[in-house]
Amino acid sequence: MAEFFADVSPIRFEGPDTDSELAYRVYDPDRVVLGKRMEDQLRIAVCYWHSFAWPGSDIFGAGTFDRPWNDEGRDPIDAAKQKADAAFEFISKLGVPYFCFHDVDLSPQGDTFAETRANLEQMVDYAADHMKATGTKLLWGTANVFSHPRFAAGASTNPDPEVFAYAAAQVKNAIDATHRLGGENYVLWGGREGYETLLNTRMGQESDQFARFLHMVVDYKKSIGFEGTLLIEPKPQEPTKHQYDYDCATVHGFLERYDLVGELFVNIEVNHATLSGHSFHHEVAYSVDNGIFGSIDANRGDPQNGWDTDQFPNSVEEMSLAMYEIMRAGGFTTGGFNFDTKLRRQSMARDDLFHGHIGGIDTLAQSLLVAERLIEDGTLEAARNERYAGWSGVLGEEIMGGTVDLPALEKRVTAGDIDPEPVSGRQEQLENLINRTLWRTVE
Ligand code: XUL
Ligand code: CO
Repeated sequence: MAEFFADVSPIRFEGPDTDSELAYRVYDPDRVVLGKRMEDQLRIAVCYWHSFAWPGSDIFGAGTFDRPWNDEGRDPIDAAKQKADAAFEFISKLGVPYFCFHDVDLSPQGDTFAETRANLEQMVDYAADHMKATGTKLLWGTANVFSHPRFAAGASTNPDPEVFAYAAAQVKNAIDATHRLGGENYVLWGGREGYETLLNTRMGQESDQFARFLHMVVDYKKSIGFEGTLLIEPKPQEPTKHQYDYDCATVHGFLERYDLVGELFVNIEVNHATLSGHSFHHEVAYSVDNGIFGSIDANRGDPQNGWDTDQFPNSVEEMSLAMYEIMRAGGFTTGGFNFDTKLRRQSMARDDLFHGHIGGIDTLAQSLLVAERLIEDGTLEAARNERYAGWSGVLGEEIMGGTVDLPALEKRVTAGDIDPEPVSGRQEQLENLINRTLWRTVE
């Protein structure tokens, strides 16, 4: 099989002093951090769609990338196989353990649904052979129920139940493919599950449909013995003007409302967090604190514009704060860091894909070291513990235990037994601690 990335040798850890651009300076898979190998803490995945299916097009211009499997007139299965060959060559040279895919990334659409399904089955077998040969594992699979015109008005939230049924059929097959490839999670991103205008939309009805769909997914997962975690990926808008899975808190409320807590968790994407007006740190902290954290789509936005630019992560500060929340809670279970990242349209050399991933992976590795240092130092946790110490005292326990009511508290305040003094939140001091740790964590 001809190599697609013939000029690139497998990427190795060479340490911070290496002169090589195609080497890891920090990501050392075997280094033990917080009790686990770095590779097992970070659980890094390459995404099939941006890295291999997307041609480098934007809404104003055609594809710029050298991706011969996208050329006109190719036999679709041959092209899909060449794409898979290049993808698995890339993943194994990069030396990361996982990949993620949508059904349509892996295999071409046929003229009928039955043909599309047969194509998927054939390409899943092909991917399985590559996975075996390279030792690559599947972090998650998903279905693209947002690109085809039939989904323009939504998939499960479509006003037409036939579209719901079509999406259900497609998702069922994508879950089967994920199960067959040993996927550790299955993701649902609702790119069209929202509205363009309220003038034609029944939000309550669409919500009920979406919940019904998710219950069907949960039931199916259980019926086939798929043990992977189901994940919802929040995003506030784009492509639709408003998406129902707006952010982690909105998804959490939805799960509570429809009795789905414990069945679905969140896949948090950095650039989706910032699009929703939050920080990535906020979204991770919210989901960890509320028991819905699942996995991460690692990338970054551009603060100069307000859309989903999906750039490679390069801010150790941004990543470290989120990494701290993930690691202090014990790290990933089935989740990991999927590189839902796109090269810039001008990055058309074959090795650009390596440079993007190497920088992003070193950023994650460095952030993990910062998180380790913050956890081992313990100052941040101690400051939080001290701030909430009153809640472990008598008054705190009475309030939370429900043994006092408003009149009882009013009586004590009136008697002068309760007279709180404001306490410093120590924000600047804690910010300095973070900076000191970022500056010191170099080796
Ligand atoms: C879109 C996005 C998707 C999901 C999977 O913004 O992030 O690629 O990750 O459908
Ligand atoms: Co994503």
